[in-house]
Amino acid sequence: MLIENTTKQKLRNGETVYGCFMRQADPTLAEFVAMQGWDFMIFDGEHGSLEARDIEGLSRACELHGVTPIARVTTNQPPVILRFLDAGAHGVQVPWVNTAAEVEQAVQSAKYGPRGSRGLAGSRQGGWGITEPLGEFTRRANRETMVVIHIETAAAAAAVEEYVAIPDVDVLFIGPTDLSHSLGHPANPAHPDVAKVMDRVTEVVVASDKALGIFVGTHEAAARWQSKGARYIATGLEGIIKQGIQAYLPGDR
Ligand code: 3PY
Ligand code: MG
Repeated sequence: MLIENTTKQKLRNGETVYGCFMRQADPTLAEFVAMQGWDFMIFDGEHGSLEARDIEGLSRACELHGVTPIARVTTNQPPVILRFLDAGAHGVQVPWVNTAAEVEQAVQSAKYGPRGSRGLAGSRQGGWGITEPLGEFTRRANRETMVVIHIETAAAAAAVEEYVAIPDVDVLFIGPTDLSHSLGHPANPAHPDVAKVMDRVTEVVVASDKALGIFVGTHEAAARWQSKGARYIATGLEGIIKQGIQAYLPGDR
């Protein structure tokens, strides 16, 4: 059920928030991860195999610990965004958004009228219409639901000035792997051509009222991006587990 979105609140206050992608449909694992101090978790329906039905238990695990559950949706389509939100996500992270019109479409899908065109029903996110009148829920959901938009193609990076002008987008999120691929240097975000584009996106977003988001693999990279102005910093669960295992096992394995 939609509770106060502390991640959104912290971003509004100018703070930095930390989150973790997860793609296993296991609420117990989500609960174990969520209880360790993250601000948000991102449940992955794009590169993971998660479906809207998995979001129910995964969101519940986050809600137990005051962590914001975000769903990375499969694609920027209104019925897809609707189902992931209705199941219980407190925000959507939308990949492969390539034009300002597509950004606006994502916002419209995530917000109820009059701002958007999200379909209304007594869903899990809204306490099935039992805990509050649905009309009140639409207003609360429009305030609390987060919209995170990926910038991960050359076309998206070129349109960043238009993206920052669109109301009700909370975070513009650099996807370094796809962006480097799109720029002809797959999985090489350190390549000077890619770094130059990321620097430009950073400059435009940090100067706007949107938060800059980024995917990082390590604590050091998170600190580096925070110093550049990123405020929504996400890593991946497998990477964190791998680092823990490698730090534990003797080096001869
Ligand atoms: C990317 O790097 O392309 C991502 O989508 C990270 O989440
Ligand atoms: Mg990506």
